[in-house]
Amino acid sequence: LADLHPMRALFKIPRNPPPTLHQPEIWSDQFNDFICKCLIKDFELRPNVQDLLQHAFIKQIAGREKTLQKQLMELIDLNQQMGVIEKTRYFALEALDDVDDLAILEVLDENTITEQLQKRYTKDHIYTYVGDILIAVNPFHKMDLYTQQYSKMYIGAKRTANPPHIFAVADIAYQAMVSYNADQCIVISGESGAGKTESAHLLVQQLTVLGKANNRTLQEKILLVNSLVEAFGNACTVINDNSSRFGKYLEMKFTCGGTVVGAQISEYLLEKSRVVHQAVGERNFHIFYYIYAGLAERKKLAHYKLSDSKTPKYLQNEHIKLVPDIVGSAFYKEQFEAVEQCFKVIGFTLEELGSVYSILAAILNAGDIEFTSVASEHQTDKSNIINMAVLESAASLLCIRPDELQEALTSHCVVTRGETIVRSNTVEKATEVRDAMGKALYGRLFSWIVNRINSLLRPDNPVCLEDKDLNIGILDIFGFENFKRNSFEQLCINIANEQIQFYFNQHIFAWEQDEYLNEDVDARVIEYEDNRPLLDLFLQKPMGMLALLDEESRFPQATDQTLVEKFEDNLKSKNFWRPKRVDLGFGIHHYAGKVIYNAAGFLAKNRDTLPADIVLLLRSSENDLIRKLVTHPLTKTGTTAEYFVCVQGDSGGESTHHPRETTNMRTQTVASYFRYSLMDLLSKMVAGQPHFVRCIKPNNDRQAHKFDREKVLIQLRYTGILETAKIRRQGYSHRILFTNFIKRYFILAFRANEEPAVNPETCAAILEKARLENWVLGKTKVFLKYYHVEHLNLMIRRNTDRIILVQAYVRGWMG
Ligand code: AD9
Ligand code: MG
Repeated sequence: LADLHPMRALFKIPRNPPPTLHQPEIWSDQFNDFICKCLIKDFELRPNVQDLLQHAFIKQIAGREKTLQKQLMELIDLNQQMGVIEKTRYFALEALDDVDDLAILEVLDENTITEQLQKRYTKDHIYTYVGDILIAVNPFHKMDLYTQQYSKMYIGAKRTANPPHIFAVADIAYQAMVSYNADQCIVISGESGAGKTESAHLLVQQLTVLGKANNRTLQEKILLVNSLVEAFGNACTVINDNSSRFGKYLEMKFTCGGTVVGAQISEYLLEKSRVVHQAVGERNFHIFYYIYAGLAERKKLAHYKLSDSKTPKYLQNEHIKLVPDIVGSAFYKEQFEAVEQCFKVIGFTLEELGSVYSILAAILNAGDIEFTSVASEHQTDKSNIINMAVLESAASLLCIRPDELQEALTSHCVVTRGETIVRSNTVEKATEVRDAMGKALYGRLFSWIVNRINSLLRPDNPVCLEDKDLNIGILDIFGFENFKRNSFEQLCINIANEQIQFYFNQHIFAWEQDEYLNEDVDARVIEYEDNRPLLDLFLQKPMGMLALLDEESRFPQATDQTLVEKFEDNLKSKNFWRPKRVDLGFGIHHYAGKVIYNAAGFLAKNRDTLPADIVLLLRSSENDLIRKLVTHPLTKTGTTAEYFVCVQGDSGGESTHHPRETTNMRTQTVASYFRYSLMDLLSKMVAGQPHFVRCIKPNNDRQAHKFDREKVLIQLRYTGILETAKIRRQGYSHRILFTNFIKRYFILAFRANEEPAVNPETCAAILEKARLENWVLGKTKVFLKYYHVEHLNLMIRRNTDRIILVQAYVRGWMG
């Protein structure tokens, strides 16, 4: 008994148990009786529950302490299903020192929640629920939690049967998809380095197990998709060694029966500027280092015109010396082999691979082209190329003529009064064009890879009877960013996060309350931070920030200075201000905190022009892939041309068309494409039932076992977890239309051949028959807590099992 100290506190077992308890032969009876009294006294349990409790309790003291918590949880769950007050669960969990589900805490303030998370974190319990939302605190060390054994444990299990886990989220989404024939969407959020990408991988891993792909190759391919796109889209930053520099929405496709049949990936806002420039302490995209090391290993550097002694400018960095850092890195070589393997397994051809390497090498070579200023008769600031050999290398890799590349870099055509005039480029301008080419080639190569993956992983045939497949989408989008210097990229990233937060708020708070009101169900109104004014500030037309930016980008004379002034004149919001003493600076008070942006380069970044001369030149390439990259507008496969307003009201959600199909590629700004992508993403998300995973970063030093309370508290605040906990506790996470409810569960209270009327009375009959309490009937829907649904599903499963058994029996009997 001394080992059972948490139980002692819970059931008020005295420190020195009655002497008879030490005698094993009479142990069980005595103990039984004793516990029984304790239980009755403390919890006023019903007699039938007592029996069950006693029985299970006796069984478990024979077991090891390790299983204690799990079994107790089951008992408690049993209680709940039997309608015993939630208090039991609360006390029991308190007694066990930490809480699996914050939504059941009696006291719900910031301190309690942080304390609970910390307590759990110190025991390496990194996952915690808030109702049906999962909080994942980054452990910053390898955990033993993702083995096959764990994977199995979470398949089809009741949520309360196991500790919280990312696999449980995969299972819940999967079961919901199969049960209700409905698309699902898992939204992972959190700041940079909080663990979103890792979580996304784990979800895919578990979903492929659940989807039991018929052919192993498909399963393997899907598992490799993430690794492949991350080699191209991730990079080492000061915050995270494997930071995602693009947003990713991976949809796994299933048949109605739940077999995985394909996948599709959408990418958002790749940070192309990283190709040509990286901040102090950061690196270029992983793939550049991988191919450098890999090609060196294969003695193929020369073939791709790469030097083994001189670092390409685009990879130069205070910490990197090409030899031996990159070429000598065993890690990079391994990664190269792994990436090549991914390409091959997914189905890229060798020819395509060769082209990909050539384009990457061409980008690095082109980055080394240098210019010098020469005086000419008419113009004083002409530019010349210093290192023709490098230019020739780049041209040969791009399969274009070197003299034409030289011309496209150092001059440009202007059409004045119907006449085409060739003008020289200054050194500055030529450098700009060179970098624009590198960024454009990389960005389009990345989109092409994503599109190619999509066509290789698209399900072959209509997979469902209704001619449609089912989806589980996983959103892993860059977290909120606030650096010392914040530019256009941070603005876009933070707007995306603002929109996702709005969706979360809508889902958790507003929709919840609206539904209660519509259904005449009583719910206390809960205050929450509505970030709608911020979305208006960014996305409204014609006076929102992005619209103003686009307008200014159309004026050739505009400068970043006139842009900020335009913002200041037109944006009337308390969330926008101009800080004094910061040139080109403006501040935004985001839902997640205040950020000062620097508008330098905003217009150029937004216009993102690739000069027409370069486009025409690349279209003349003898390499099919290169031509393809600049010829066809890259439409996202699988996106719908029409979509609907995805947020309530008009904020940011204007219905729009597919801009890439109708807009000239060169005139479409980054802001307008971004806005389109965001709407496209949301239209996909709102079509499915959402599940949320909130990643939390416990410290800034990437250290294991270090929990910085202040840091966690801030994240809890801005992710709305506190309010979530409150509403989850009071609220009903499941609302099912009477018709659907009756269709699914009538068998629990009626005969199979009966057709009960669709009305509240029938629903009540089913719920009473299942001996559930605390549910509510609205005007058209049944309002249930998550454990009600679990219980109902369990009963259905038992029923089905029985039917299957009887059928098998009858078949056997009939021979
Ligand atoms: V960013 O916004 O893309 O910069 P993420 O994606 O939120 O960021 P990521 O998943 O890359 O963060 O996690 C950062 C690092 O934390 C990983 O490289 C791991 O070293 C570490 N991590 C995260 N989750 C886990 C985990 N479940 N187990 C072990 C983890 N380590
Ligand atoms: Mg990431």
